[in-house]
Amino acid sequence: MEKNLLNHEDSAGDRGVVDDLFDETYREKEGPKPPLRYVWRNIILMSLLHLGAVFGLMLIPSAKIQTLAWAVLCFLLSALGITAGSHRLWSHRSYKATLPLRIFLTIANSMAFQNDIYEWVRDHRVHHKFSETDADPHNATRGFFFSHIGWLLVRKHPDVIEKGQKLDLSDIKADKVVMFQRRYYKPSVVLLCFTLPTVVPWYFWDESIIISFFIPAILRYAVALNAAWLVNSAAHMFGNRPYDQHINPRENPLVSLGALGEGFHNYHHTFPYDYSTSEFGWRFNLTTAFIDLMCFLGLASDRKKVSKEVILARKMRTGDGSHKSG
Ligand code: ST9
Ligand code: ZN
Ligand code: ZN
Repeated sequence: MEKNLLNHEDSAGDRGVVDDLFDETYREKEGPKPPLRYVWRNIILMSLLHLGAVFGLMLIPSAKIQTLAWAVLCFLLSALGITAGSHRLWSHRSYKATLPLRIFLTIANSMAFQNDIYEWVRDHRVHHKFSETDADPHNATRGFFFSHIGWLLVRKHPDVIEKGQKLDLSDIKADKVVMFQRRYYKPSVVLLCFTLPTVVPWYFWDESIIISFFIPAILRYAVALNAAWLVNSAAHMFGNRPYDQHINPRENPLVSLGALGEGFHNYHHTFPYDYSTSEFGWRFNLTTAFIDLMCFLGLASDRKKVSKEVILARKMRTGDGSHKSG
């Protein structure tokens, strides 16, 4: 059953231990900002990945239809490993998952190659707690490029590390599946993000090895990364703010479409514990449909949901009024 516990806004107790609510006491340090320190290895690898993705795009007309369907399947699986896995389950604990589902989501997560779950959760909780400040790994006030990809190409601001070290990650450290993934992360990525997507079309329907590598592995990986990064860049800049006009994150349906429901970002930063990251159920939100299916199958439970009354009260109190027109 869905848990409709959250009938009042001050419900930290109901939410359990997750360290993901905005910390208003933090102040950025005064004085000049530390200089940018480029990480050339990442700059080169990300450039090569995107060149490879363009090559993959050019190969699409020569690919077999099964290969394209497989690439879409790999995209959906890896995306769910992020959205239903490292985001809604592990970062925000917005529902509970049984061991088989956690194993499945961990496999899907390695296929997505967006850092291991432990690191992803640490960066994401610090992002929520210190949004748009020096302690936010992808601080959107530093511009579209920085919050999209630039933050992965330079050393982190010292405040990210300082504040991140103070987070409570005991729930993550206690999850044996997550810690197993962290231990074997590199081989799991080689196998699941690059080898498996390549071998399947080549082995099962005689696709050329070049197409098998550049479409389901490289192009699919680059598209999924950009879809996730758009949540940090576009959904922190473009869109309405019906729930809280005082924060940067926005409602961006286009981003939701590409990121399986993760573009309702004004809602999400206002109510980070809601398993659906939106008040609109399955609309543009394949991840919510997936979690609901898992609950139906008995593999997940305890979905946390904010009540309609609390949402409306919050809209009236801090929203930008845009909900009335939509
Ligand atoms: C990728 C991630 O793409 C994408 C995340 C997207 C997030 C989206 C969120 C939006 C909401 C959800 C939407 C999902 C939508 C999905 C849709 C899918 C279709 N706290 O990191 P290092 C410490 S990854 C505490 O090297 P540098 C710690 O001691 C892409 N401590 O820092 C650490 O050691 P360890 C593939 C922290 O040197 C040590 O510092 N991956 C924290 O500044 C060193 O850490 C890559 O490209 C913290 N937060 O380097 C790799 N952080 O870890 C990219 C660090 O051992 N990363 N510490 O404990 C790197 O190469 C480096 O991190 C760096 C910074 C160069 C960026
Ligand atoms: Zn955000
Ligand atoms: Zn979040």
